[in-house]
Amino acid sequence: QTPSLESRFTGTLLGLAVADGLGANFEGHAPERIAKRYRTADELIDNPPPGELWYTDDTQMMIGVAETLIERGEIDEPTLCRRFAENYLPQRGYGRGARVIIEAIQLGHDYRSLAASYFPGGSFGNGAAMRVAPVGLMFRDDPERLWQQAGVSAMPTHTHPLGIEGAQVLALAVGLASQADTLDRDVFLNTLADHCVSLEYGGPLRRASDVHRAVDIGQFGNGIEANSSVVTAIASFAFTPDSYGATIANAIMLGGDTDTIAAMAGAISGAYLGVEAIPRHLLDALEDRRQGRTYIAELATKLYEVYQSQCKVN
Ligand code: F2R
Ligand code: MG
Ligand code: MG
Ligand code: MG
Repeated sequence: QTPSLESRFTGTLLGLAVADGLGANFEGHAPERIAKRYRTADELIDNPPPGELWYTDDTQMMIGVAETLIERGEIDEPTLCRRFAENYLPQRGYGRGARVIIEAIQLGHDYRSLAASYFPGGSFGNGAAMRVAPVGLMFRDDPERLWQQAGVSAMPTHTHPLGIEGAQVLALAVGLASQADTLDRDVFLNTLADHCVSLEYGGPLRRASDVHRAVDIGQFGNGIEANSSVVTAIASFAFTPDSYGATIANAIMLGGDTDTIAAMAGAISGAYLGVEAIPRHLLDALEDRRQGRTYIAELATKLYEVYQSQCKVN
C-alpha cells in the first residue's frame, strides 16, 4: 500500500534520526568488528544495542534545515546559519570544519572566509548531504529548484564542488523516492546519474545497478567525505527498497561513517516507504527530550503543511 505523503515526510525525518542514532553506536568501527557482534542485518535490527538511540550532528543539522524551510519557505542563508548556531551542541560529534564554522557564526565572525579556506578548496565532507533531506521533500516537484536549493543549503559549511554536489544528489534521491509508488532501481539510479555534473557521482551511481550482494555496496566507500558515502547510502536504499531495516542495517554493517551513511539511506527509505516502515521498537528508542522524536515528528508535519500551501500557490 502506498503511504500518504504526510507519512513520507515524517518517514524521511524520523527515518534519518533513527538511523543516525542506531549507526552512532558503530561510528568508526571496522566492518569485521560489527560482523563479530551481528551476523546478519536482521540481527542488528532485532537486537540493537540496549538503551536510548541518541542522535548526532546529522539529525541536529537536519533539524536546522527543516526549521529554516518552515520559517522561510526556502533556504535563506542567514536563517539557516542562525538555526545551526542556536541548535549547536558540540557533544553531538560535529566534523572538525563544521565545528569551527558554527562557532564563528555564533561569534558573528566571517564564517564565509573560513568555509572557503579551512580545507583547501572548501569542505567535501558529507555534512551538507547528511542534513539536506528536508530540501528534497520541499522541492520534490521541481528538480531544478531542488538542485539549486540543496546547493544553497550546503554553502555555509561546504563550498567544495564535491561537498555541494553530494548534497544535491542526496536531496534529489529523497525527492524521487517520495514520488515513487514502485521503485524501478535502474530508472532511479540513472535519473540521479543524469543530473550529476561530476563523474565522481555519476559513474558509481550507474554501477550501483549491478550490486547483487549487500557487501558489494561497500565498493562505494564508507568514509566521512561526500564522494565516499553519498552513493553508498543511495546504493543501500536501491538494493533493498522495500525494507527500511535492511537498508539501514546493510549501511551500518559496512563500518566507517555508520551514523551518516545510515542516516542518508534511512531518509531516502523513509521518503519511499513512509513512517510506518520504521520498526516500532527503534522509533520508541529514539531520544525524546527537547528536540527529540516528538519535536521531529511535529517538524515533519509543519514542513508538509508549508509544502502543501506552496503547492496551492503555484
Ligand atoms: N565528526 C564526526 N565523526 C568523527 C568523530 C565522532 C566521534 N564519535 C566523536 O564523538 O569524537 N562525525 C560527523 O562529521 C561528519 C560530517 O562532517 P562535516 O560536517 O562534513 O565536517 P567537515 O569537517 O567539513 O568535513 C569532514 C572531514 O572530511 C575531511 N575533508 C573535508 N574536506 C576536505 C578537504 N578539502 N581536504 C581534505 N579533507 C577534507 C576532513 O577530514 C574533515 O574533517 C559526519 O560523519 C558526522 O557524523
Ligand atoms: Mg501510511
Ligand atoms: Mg554524526
Ligand atoms: Mg558520521
